[in-house]
Amino acid sequence: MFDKILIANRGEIALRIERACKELGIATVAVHSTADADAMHVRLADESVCIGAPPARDSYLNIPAIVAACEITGADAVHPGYGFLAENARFAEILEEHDIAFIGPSAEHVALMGDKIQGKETARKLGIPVVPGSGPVSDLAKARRAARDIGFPLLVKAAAGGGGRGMKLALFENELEAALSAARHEAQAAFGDDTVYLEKYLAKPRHIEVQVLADGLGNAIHLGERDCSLQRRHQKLWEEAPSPALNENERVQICETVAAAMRKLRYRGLGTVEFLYEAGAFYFIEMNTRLQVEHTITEMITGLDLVIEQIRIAAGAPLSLRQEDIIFNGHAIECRINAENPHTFRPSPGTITHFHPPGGLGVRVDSGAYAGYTIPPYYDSLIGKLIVHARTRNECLMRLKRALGEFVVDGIETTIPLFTSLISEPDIVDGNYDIHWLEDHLSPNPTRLG
Ligand code: MV4
Repeated sequence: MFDKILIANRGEIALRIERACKELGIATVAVHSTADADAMHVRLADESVCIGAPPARDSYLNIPAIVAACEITGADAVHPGYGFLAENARFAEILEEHDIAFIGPSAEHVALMGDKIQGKETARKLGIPVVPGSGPVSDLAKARRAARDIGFPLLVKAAAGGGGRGMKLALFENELEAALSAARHEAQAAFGDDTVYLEKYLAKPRHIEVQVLADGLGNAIHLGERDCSLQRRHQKLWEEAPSPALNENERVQICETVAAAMRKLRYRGLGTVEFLYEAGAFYFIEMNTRLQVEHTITEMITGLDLVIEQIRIAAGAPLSLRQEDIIFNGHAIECRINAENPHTFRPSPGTITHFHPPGGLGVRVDSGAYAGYTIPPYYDSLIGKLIVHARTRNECLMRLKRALGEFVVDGIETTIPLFTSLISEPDIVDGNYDIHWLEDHLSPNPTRLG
């Protein structure tokens, strides 16, 4: 097992990882920018190292500074959290070259799934159902030929993309040229790679993702699925597990397909396989090779600590759990508490004057916020996550309403009022929503949710 883990992240996820390390008896090193000297993740770590200026490229993305911090403190492993360097294959390689363990999959699997064309082709060969589409299309003639098989409407997507950047819709053949050119320009600007591919457009899908855990020795299990359809501009706001849209047959089938594929791939670590789900069918879109923000709802319904499992696997331990050991219990919902105006979503950095998180049975708050803390303007606006767990979805909604009512965050604006409105929407109560629901109900009708 590791003696000391450096956490190459900030905010609630750095705290989350520190908690897992503490329970395992592993010492922790926090790194921080000059803007984060007062942050809770620094206070709760055993040691801390300032690694640079506020902009992330100077600190949380500064690989030489992070490697130097490992060497100064004698850390033998790095947990990257999510975002920042979590899916940077070069970072994983560099750590390996310095004899520091990367708490994540192999650099090869990170790179494979980082390329969305290769990731999809890999998934298809492993028996996972994928969205009908093309390989790389380098020019209009190739795109036209591929489009004839796929049909319209279709999406042009960036191979280096994910999260929706560099994605363009072509409703008809006459929009293909413009979509191709726009997607390639956006991809080049955003990722320095203009490789794009085509996919049949699914109009009203849900976003359902399967959590997997594997040890690189050919053992892999699934931890069920999450429904992450409620999002705005590719920022998830509400996630729940299990998905209210699936029946037990569909759930077991897709989850077992994914686990079998991860065994064949000899995948190691925690992973999330993302699907669009429409009209009873699943379509793979991409795989994430990191711990995700919404891992907490899976923890609530399985009783497992996913960060502890990640650390054990990175230290070379085989999976200690078989699929039959995983018992799914009840329902969980996560609400992302962002420092944002709940109507416009404009960031609202500043000083928190009062902070009173809710508590009680089935309520969990993962947050680095405290009264007197000043949220810096340099990073994403997630300041905490409210996670509720109960035996049924209905009880979970009642508990969520109660917890939101207790939650006090003064001095800044937050997304809490948005969730208070959401829980009285009939479609939300009924679990009747797709990936467009939130945006459809926000902008045009400000008297209801906006
Ligand atoms: C799609 C799609 C419809 N059809 N692919 C957006 C982010 C990226 N991860 C994949 N995305 C989508 N891919 C096909 N073939 C619609 C989306 C999409 C979306 C997906 C998941 C969650 C929210 C979304 C919001 C808008 C579009």
